[in-house]
Amino acid sequence: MRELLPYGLSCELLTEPLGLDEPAPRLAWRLRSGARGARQRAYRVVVRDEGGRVAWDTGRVESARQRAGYAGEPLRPRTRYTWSAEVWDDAEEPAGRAESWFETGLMGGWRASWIGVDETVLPVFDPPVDDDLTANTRRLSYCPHLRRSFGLARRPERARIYASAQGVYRLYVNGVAVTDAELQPGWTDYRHRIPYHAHDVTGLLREGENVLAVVLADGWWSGFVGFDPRRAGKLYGDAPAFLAQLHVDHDDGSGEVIVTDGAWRESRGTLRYSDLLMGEYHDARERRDGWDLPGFDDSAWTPAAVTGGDTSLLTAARAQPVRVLADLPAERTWRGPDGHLIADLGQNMVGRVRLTVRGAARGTRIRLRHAEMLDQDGRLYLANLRRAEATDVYVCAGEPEEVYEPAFTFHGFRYVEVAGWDDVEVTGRAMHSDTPWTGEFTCDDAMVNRLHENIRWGQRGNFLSVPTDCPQRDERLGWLADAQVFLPTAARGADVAAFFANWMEDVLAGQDADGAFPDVAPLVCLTREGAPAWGDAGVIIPWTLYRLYGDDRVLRRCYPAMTRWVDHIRRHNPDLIWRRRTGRHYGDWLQIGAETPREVLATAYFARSAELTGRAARVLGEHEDAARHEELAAAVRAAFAREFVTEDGRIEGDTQTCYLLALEFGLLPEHLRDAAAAHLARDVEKNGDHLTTGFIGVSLLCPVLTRIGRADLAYALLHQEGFPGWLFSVKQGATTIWERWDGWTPERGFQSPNMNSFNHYSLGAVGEWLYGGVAGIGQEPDSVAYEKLTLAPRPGGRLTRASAVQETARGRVESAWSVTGATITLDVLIPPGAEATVRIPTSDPGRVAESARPIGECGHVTVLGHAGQGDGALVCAVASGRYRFTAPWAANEPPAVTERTTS
Ligand code: RAM
Repeated sequence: MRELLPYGLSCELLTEPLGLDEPAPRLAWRLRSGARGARQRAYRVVVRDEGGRVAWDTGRVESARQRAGYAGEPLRPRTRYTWSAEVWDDAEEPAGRAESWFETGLMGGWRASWIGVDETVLPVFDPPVDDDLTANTRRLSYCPHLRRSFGLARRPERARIYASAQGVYRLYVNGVAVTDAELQPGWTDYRHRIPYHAHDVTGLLREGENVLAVVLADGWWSGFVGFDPRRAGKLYGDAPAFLAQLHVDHDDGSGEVIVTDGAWRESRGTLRYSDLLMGEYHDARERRDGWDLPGFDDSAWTPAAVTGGDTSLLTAARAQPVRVLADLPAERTWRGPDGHLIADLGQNMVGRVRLTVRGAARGTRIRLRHAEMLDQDGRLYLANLRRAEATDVYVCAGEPEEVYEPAFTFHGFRYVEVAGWDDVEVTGRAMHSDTPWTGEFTCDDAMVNRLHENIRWGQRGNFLSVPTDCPQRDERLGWLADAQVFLPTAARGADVAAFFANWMEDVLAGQDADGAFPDVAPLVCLTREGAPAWGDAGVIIPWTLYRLYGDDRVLRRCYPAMTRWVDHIRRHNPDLIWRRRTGRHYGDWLQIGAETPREVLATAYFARSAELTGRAARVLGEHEDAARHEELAAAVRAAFAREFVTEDGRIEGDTQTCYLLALEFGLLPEHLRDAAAAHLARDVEKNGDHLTTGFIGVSLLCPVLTRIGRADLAYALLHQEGFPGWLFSVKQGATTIWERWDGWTPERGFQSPNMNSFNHYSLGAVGEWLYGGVAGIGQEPDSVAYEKLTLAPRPGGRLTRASAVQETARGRVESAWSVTGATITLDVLIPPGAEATVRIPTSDPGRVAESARPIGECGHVTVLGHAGQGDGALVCAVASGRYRFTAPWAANEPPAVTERTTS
């Protein structure tokens, strides 16, 4: 059947975004087809406004591109546009069409003011006399409850509320939450921009009295952030504030606007304080039923204070919000050594608890504490949380059954201790940025599958508004190196384009006047210039996003900053060895049993950043700049070789990471590459198939070993259950990736509590190789957005089958292989328009078949040649579609299937 269907339509990297301020949004679509060889020859995009008038029509464009940047009539604010993507293949008639919509936001039309509490007349916060209030929590703001009642003559045809906070908010219309998003507006560098969200509240308004109600808390704005012992107030502001503008439109064209202003009323409520790190205190006795509904008497409330009128920093949100995305009922509950209940959720997760309380008397105080691990006595292990108290307190109203869920905090935990009442039920509510899942990997080794799951949970837990290093202690910062080493893995499993494009704005905002990117973004706590491999993320991430998603908008946006970063390094290091201005130089952070020289690592990254900036310049048509950076990159490579590489291909330091960086970044003269590769392999073998890498080397290990023809060693590292290695933690029962290889060992117990997170994604960067190496989904070096796909599955280790699925920007890719007896079967799916080079592993290229016919008879496959000998591969060019290849396979016969341990 001939068909070619656009699907997965996106606008500004999001699905049907509500409230865009971008004047020229990017529109994109994926393609699928049931037919082999399908490809898009032409497309047409039509955008219409609400009245059905055409705002933009590209006409038929002869192109295989699957995206278009809006270039029609100027978009109007607060308008719903529908758009369609129509595509053609070889035939005259269009082959398929799909529709979607986007809606513009206020585009600057603000009339609202910031409102909150006048601190000079702040109601006295009378801390209850109890032990739950610590020195930290005593310093927190109380959480204002704000309300505004207004009348409507009739139900509106359409209503939108545009809202933001300096802090975090929950907004209700007539008692109903306007969104299921959490911790809005999320974290950005508030000194540069404050996101606002649009909410469709049409169905929530009624004729007569209506009420807008808000609960507000410090969040990242004025609460504790990072390891700063002061509240963030010192950075952004002292107390939270809220801002909103409700537009009510009637069918006759008339409308009304309700804004935050001095007409709002304010009071305290059940929430006494709430903080991201410390936790919150909820006193259900303070509940005033109906405060968020019409008919409530708020005469005893005070007028809200108008705290500011500056709306210049408000920008429409541009990434998916945080949501609760999984519920984890307690797997087991028991009484701990201190007599309190302990619940085990079975999974180290990030979010909060839903606590159901039965039969507790009014005033019963229940304290929830959270931990990732238990100590040897079976108590919560809290030391690694450092100053984050992660403690929630609930004071019961005294009803037969009460349900409590904290509103504005999150913790990283697997275990919950419930003190104060026993008849409770505990459910973990996992939350994270709602980046759509787009990939799956599975194989027949339970431990490797668990590793993959752990990597995913690390991503869930640490993609919370910004990419963070850890979710539990007083840190949770957007560390740049962690983000750049993990991005390729993250992008396999999920569509993180909008998430990272959004965060890059904070990275740009953190660049200093000298051109140095920061170590963390949003920039807090740390003041020095970014370290090698940390600051370089400012170059690597935009480039990686471009390669993976094919969108040059982020690259263009970041490009000037990228060049400033490279200039900054060069200016301070005229001999091209990066020794000066290295910030807090972390080296190969948390490496184990090896010491990669800092200058080697730094200079390698200098070469890399110069090279990538040069490549970006070429893409963007900045050819002079490109030449300048290419020359610089070549000169740094030469300096690297001169300074650090001996004539027998040995690199100063002689560590795995030294060789990995040099091989991956192409820093070696051609004649020394094989020798360096041999040194790398020797080091792995010498260490008994153990790795020694830290955050920086870890992502390169398996890919580089595979590329130098030592996939056997990559598999040996993958399967290594001893210490150190990925499966070591899995064997200890880990359900997330640990920060350190030795976070806990049977011999030494816990590592130093000063820095020992059990939920850090960096060391999980091996995930990329599961998709790219084991299942074999990749792209040619010069390909963008998987246009020139490579499918090179690599049987090895103790696996007899593996498969991966990936929704790329172009369409769905699948690669699955299995070895049965002396036959290997390879199932692949190639999206329309992508040309794939498929390497079919086989011991006999002459006997490869496709769907049971000799491969030579398969119309859409061209045999290109043979690679390797013995268990080599037949290399073919394959057009889009679904294929099943079978081939003789001798090498792994029969793969070792013993010792399939599950933890
Ligand atoms: C620690 C964290 C983080 C890392 C920095 C250098 O705070 O482990 O992940 O990037 O150090």
